[in-house]
Amino acid sequence: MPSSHLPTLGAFLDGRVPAGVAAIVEAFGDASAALRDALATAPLRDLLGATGETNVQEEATAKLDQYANDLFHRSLAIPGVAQLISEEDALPVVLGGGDYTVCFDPLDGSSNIGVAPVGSVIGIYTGFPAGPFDGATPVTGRQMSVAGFVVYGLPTVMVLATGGQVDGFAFDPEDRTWRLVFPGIRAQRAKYSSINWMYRDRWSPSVVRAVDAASHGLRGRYSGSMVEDVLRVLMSGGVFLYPEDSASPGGKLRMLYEICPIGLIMESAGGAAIDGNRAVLDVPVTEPHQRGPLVAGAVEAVERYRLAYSTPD
Ligand code: FDP
Repeated sequence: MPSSHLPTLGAFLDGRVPAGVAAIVEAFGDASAALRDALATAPLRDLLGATGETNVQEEATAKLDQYANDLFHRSLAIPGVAQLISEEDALPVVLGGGDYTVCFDPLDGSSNIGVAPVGSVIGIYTGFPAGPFDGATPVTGRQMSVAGFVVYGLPTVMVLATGGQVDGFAFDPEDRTWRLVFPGIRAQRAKYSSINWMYRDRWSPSVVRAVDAASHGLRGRYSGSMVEDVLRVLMSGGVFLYPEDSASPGGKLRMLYEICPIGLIMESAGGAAIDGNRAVLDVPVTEPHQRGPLVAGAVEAVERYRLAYSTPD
């Protein structure tokens, strides 16, 4: 059965967000569609393996990290975009005098390349000071108008937070369009706990207590690809956790293009996202690649975490 009866991404965005934002989301959709093709044929086109270089985060750069970063830069450099902040770039790239700062992780879950689904994340911000973001004036995730992510699975799914609601789109390779298939996604009751349990020895007593409280009675699922785990939390219910630990005392995930977009998506879906105490969307960000802890999902599980985390030892 053809998908033509389902609203396209363009039709969905029309009138719901400003035209400039719609153009950025559509550009993100186009780049994601092209990345999907590259991922599907990567072993055939010599796109697996590492480049031999390391990125600003001191992580080995996979060929697909670089490929994806180039793709998103080419696609997102459009009128209205003032600067691009990518996980893969040391510094923000200033484009012009537009209203929007677009932060993105072109390929999330790099350890899964070639073996399991990976994804891409985007946050579209307004109100950044002019020039490359240097943190002199802190920003927060509340400045995002739209946040989204794509999971390159079967199907390839895009989740978007726009105007206080969350919707899911699937990519139709037949006519190369994104179509609305999951309208009005709500963060459901907690079912799964997604956390890397192998790090238990690295957690402080308050994190151990809080993780156990949040996860009590839930089933475990962890892929090593944040967006895949967050998609499961949204579609089936649960909580995703990446707390601070002794290896990453300030947390591992990055604020502008990982934590905040997931924060806006969770809050818009009726869930919650905190760093332990605070909503992640209220945390001041002063560096392009600032890190933080993240606990995101069903309110009941996130609140259990917050309570146990703040209980004195
Ligand atoms: P990756 O480093 O492979 O890109 O963004 C960071 C991230 O993946 C998340 O997607 C994922 O949830 C997490 O790190 C996995 O980290 P661990 O291997 O430390 O569990």
